[in-house]
Amino acid sequence: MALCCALLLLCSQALALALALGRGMLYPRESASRELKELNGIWSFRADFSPQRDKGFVQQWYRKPLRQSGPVIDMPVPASFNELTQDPSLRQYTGWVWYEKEVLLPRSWLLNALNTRVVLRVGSAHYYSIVWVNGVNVTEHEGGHLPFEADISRIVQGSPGALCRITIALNNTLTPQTLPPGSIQFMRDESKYPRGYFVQNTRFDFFNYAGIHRPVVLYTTPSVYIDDITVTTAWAGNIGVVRYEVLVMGNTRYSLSLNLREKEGKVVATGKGLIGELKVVEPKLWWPYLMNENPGYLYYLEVKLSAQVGGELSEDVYTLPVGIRTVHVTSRQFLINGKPFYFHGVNKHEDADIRGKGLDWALIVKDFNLLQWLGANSFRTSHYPYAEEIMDLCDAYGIVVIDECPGVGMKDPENFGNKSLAHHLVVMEELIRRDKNRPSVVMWSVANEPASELLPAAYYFKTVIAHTKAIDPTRPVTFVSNANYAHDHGAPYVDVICINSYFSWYHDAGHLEVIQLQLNTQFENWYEAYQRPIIQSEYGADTIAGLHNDPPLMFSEEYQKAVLKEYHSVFDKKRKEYVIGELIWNFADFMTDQATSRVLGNKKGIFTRQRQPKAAAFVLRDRYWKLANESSCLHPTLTYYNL
Ligand code: BDP
Repeated sequence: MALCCALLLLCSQALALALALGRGMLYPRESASRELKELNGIWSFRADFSPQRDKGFVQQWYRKPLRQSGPVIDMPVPASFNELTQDPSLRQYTGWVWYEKEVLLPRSWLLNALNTRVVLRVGSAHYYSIVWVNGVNVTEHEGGHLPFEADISRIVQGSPGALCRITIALNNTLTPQTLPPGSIQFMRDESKYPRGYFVQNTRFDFFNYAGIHRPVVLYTTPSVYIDDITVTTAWAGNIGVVRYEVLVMGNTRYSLSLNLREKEGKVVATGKGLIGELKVVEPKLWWPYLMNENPGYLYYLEVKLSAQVGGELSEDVYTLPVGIRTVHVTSRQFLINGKPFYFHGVNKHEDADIRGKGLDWALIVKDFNLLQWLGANSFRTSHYPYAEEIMDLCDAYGIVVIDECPGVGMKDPENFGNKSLAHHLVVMEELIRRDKNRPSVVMWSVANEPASELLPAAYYFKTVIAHTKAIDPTRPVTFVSNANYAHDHGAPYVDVICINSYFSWYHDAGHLEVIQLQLNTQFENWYEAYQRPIIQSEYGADTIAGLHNDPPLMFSEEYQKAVLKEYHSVFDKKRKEYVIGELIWNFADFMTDQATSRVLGNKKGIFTRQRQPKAAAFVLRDRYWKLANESSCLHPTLTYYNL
């Protein structure tokens, strides 16, 4: 009976997820029916320094090769453009930049036009993109951090030769209505600033890197194709259930068959049709890292579509990794597969020297190795969605993710108007469309430290959170607050309270002795007001690696350790009650705007920007492994020292 109810609920949940989103955004994967061409490497690039930043449009730079309309420089993709040259004006640039890549397409992509779709997909570009192929506008997209794509079959298959010229105009300007928001300030006092001088202001604490940050690919599908797959999972007793819903485009006459394979390839369940459920006997559940000997267990859902195209059989195959797990929130606990889960993890940034926010495999692997070394079981994608490639590894390693949208720096009343709200809803849709099937994602965060004490924040967050829940009824929703508990107009709508605080840092600077009292008061106030579980979603202290002072003084390694220890002693009391997690700010030092309080960036990392540990990293490592061993079946010393 219990399983029956769980299944009924699952059906409606998968349906809600699939219906609300309409179209899919599957990660491009090669298969028997799909080919893929990566366009990473050197692109041609030009920043438009004209006063209105409009020369590229006036002169229609997209109509012919970029080198023919003026000088170009080499620009790597993926990477931020800011720190690759010695030109300070490019580092600080705001406005339109132009990227171009010429590629030759395989003849097979062009010959069988009746049954080959060619799709151009951009993993992410900051922030507003306009895309042309061979001079023809194919798509526009607002917002960084999330993928977008365009079917370019007609253009490339219709044009002579196999040359495909991709032009992307990209604008990194942030306005009160973008996410994140920002504002352009014109400085009109000509005794102080040159004519037309303007600056981009933002209210968030990371450098506004821009460029094509994630892979750009071309891929093919047959003309009748699998556009989207939605899965939700449950289990009861010894039966696991994968409920699926497939969206097919291109035709209405086709047949679908599904195989669910375990890791070694053995088929454990089969299905047919667009909607259904697969039952797995004795399922291997998806467990977080350090909660089980075999974390991040993934099954593979192979979806096969058969259709008649031009009198011939056409097949499309797509394989989706699937983790079987459940998530529930009670008034005091966060349950994964019915067991209490304590978040001991970090906040990160996509950030590194030279490449900025550009995807870098070496950095990604290093970071996951450090997370595992640290004994971290989770992170928040502060303050925007991270690359799909990173999320894939979270799924595979069992690193639990609080998936945050770019709602950061929302400090002005004009960030809560209707236009912002409408865009915020679209961003949540795009984020859920991209990450809905990921077992690692256990909660959505719709914002970080917005001015939620402002009255319009009430309607704003009520709407964003309700929309998020309507699309995805399977995951809890939160936003991260640093507002006063008594005046936070968004908090009533969240499932889990996430609080940032910097006791003995941004106030009572240097007074370590007040931390315990203030932190205790913080927790009690929030719990009394809401009776919901609480995560300390940020805490920390800026620390210059190698700077020592004992007794601890601010900015020394000793001070960072001391702050952590004061916080930890309160966490240890409160985690027996309703505190369900602690996420250090920050995993690593990162670049910010220049400011009197920032010495080449934010130094609250427990690792430097080059990923070397500060003393606090060892404090955290001891703690995280102890926490892990308290709640798991792992052999403590063995696992710890093996890493
Ligand atoms: C918090 C923000 C984070 C900052 C951090 C800090 O959420 O983005 O970097 O403070 O000031 O308020 O270090």
